[in-house]
Order: sequence, then C-alpha cells, then structure tokens
Amino acid sequence: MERTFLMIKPDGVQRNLVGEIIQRLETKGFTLVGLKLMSVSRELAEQHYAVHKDKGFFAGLIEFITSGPVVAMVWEGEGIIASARKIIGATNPLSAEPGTIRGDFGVTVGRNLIHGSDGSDTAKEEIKLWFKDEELVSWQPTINPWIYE
Ligand code: DAT
Ligand code: MG
Repeated sequence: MERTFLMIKPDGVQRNLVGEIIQRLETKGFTLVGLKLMSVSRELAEQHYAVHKDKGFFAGLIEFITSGPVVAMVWEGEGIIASARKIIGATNPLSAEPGTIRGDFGVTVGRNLIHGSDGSDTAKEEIKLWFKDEELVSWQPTINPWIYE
C-alpha cells in the first residue's frame, strides 16, 4: 500500500470545498490516515516548496499558502500517488480536465485548490515534513475486500 501527502490550500478551505474534496478520495476507495486543519508557517511553506525557490512565482506562492488555514492529509491506497494526481488534475486549472478537482473548481494556477505529492520520494519527504508518526493512524477499513480483490 502506498501513501501520499495531500493538502487543501487556503482557497479550497475558504471556498468550502473541504468536504467535496475529501469525498472524492473516500468514494474512490482510498483511506484517510492523517488529517489536520492548520496554519502554515513561512518556514514550513518554504521547505515544502523548496524545489520552486528560484521561480518567479515563489514569493507569491508562499504568501498564498500562509494566507489562511489549510487541510493537511495523508491518504493510503494502491497506486494512490499517481491516482491522486489524476483526481487533482493539471497544475493550471484551465488545462485540467473536467471531472478533476482543479478542472471542476479552479480557474488560475495561483489558486489551484490542492497539492498532491508527485512521486514516491516526494510523498515520503512531504509526509515526514507535515506529520509526526503518532499523528498517522494505520487501520483496515472493513469495506476494503469490496474495493481490492
Ligand atoms: P503541482 O502543484 O501541480 O505539483 P508545481 O509543483 O509545478 O505544480 O507548482 C507548485 C505550485 O506552484 C502550483 O500548484 C501552483 C504554483 N505555480 C506553479 N506554476 C506557477 C506559475 N507559472 N504561476 C503561478 N503559480 C504557479
Ligand atoms: Mg508539485
């Protein structure tokens, strides 16, 4: 089973999309193993987006991510890293397919609602950066035999 880090950004929280977004992952069949509403410090935001620190949009991105509460989550499931990226959709919401979170709810790249880890190494790093071990709960949904053969 794979785990990934997903974060509903301040725009997703302000626009009351927390329930909608969680529901899409739940009904897909994935398992929530960590969840918290939190303010993001500048330090955490800069660490999380360190790979983009030389980009022109970095300062605005850090301002945005620290501008209001986010919902940080860890989700588990077979193939979840790539699947969650598909459920989220392309970085630019105008290019994101209808049916994806960004395609259905977003318009501009600087307000694209949700973050998802882009590979197994970044997923591990981001889970460690955002969550303590004791904040994650390993559990077996009783519905799983109806989702996995
Ligand atoms: P993703 O979030 O799809 O993994 P990314 O890692 O390339 O995309 O960029 C991280 C975030 O930075 C992205 O969700 C929104 C912001 N961003 C990316 N490109 C941008 C741009 N050209 N202008 C403004 N913000 C941008
Ligand atoms: Mg990325």
